[in-house]
Amino acid sequence: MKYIETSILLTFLLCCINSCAVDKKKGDAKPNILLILADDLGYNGLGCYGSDLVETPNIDQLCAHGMKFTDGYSAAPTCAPSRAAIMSGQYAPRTDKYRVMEHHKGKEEFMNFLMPADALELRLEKITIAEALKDDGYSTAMFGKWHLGYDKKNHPLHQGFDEAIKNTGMKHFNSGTDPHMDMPEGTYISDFFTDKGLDFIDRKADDENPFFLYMPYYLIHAPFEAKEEYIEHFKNKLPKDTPERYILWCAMTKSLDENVGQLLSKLEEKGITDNTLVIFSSDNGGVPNKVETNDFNKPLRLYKGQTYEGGMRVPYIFKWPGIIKANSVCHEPIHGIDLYPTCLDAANVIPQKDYILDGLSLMPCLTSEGQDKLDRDALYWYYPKCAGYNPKTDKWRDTWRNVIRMRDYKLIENIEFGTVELYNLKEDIGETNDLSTNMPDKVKELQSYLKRWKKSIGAAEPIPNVNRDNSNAKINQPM
Ligand SMILES: [Ca+2]
Repeated sequence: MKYIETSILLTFLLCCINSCAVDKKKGDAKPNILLILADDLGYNGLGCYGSDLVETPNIDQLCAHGMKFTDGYSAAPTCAPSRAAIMSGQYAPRTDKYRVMEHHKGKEEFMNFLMPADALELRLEKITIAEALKDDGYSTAMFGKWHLGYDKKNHPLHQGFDEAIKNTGMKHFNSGTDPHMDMPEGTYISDFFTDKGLDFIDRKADDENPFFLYMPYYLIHAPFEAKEEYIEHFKNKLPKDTPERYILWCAMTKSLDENVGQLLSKLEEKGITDNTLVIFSSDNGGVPNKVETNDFNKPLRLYKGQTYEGGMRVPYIFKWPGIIKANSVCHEPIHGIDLYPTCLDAANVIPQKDYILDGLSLMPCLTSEGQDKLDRDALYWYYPKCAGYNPKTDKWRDTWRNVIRMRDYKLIENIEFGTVELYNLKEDIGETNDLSTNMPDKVKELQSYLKRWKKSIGAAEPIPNVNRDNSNAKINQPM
């Protein structure tokens, strides 16, 4: 009898301990959140994602202490729409952020269909991830590339950040200076932003309230400016026939890695590593090298700006000691729209009523060693952008694409030419084998999902262009 009583008591105590552990995971201790976003860093741009060119010891260690996703996607294959989705938690048809600049839609005179207009900014009425966390008591800051509105009224200070430093307009640079940022001459810009981030952590680490720090670096976006010592280092280390651009990217990636290392060391120094969720990703795939290949995207097809995997599949790393198992891998397809609900879930913040979030919290994946699946049929991309038809070369550089990824399959709709492509990404990650002719039922199925999604979200349908200039005979030839 006594034994049974003891064992009941023990079981009861164990349950208490267990539930306490769960409470600690999902309960009162709100984590700090450090969101690091690289720019134009391809899927194969890190050691932990397989690159044998770069040196990324700090990011590799982040990966070793956390979880990496193999099937993580940016919300778009270019900067601004990708960032709009991260900040708003919404698909493009809700934000109307489709392109970086309106003229990027290409020359309308050659198009079969007209595209919806771009919002040019992230509208102020959107409740950003920073606003949602700030409302819950988080201290918020961002230092780096904003790209969601270029005038004063669209400054991140008006989108939920207590502190923010961004570039002037849409200028891109890695060396040099910017008169609006009080930046010492000769400073490498990522180092400048990192110093601001370190200072913010220094000031906020001991606060009662947690912080949300967003670090969107310019690295490794053009212009390809790197520190001389790193250029020399990679020139000496890599084979003589290595393209110059790869050497520059390696040198720039080394700076990115160093910056990440400094932020992680600061968390250690302040004793807040265990209560900080660190997220690392990139806003889109790598740009092409001059010969139109990119080893930083290997083994994926093409590059930034394209809806093939090379434009959109990017690294995603999450670290939160005690919650996310070290060295774990998740194969669940995820998307830029998922970061917002993930951060809110981690922080136990309920999204504002009536504000629509299109993504899902990744916490089920993050807390199950990557085993749990998300309750979602498919991921979508709506990308009305077109570099246009070029009469000089008689070629299209790009056309409007919509995309669905459902389990192993991906379907790309080419609006301009009314064609589709279908790939089985599990068997064909390089998208070399178009299955659309052989699998008409699968095409039909995915197209019906895509159609339903577009309708549900109010995505603009293509408008036939009655003013199209048909004078060039080859205009209907696909790329
Ligand atoms: Ca980018």
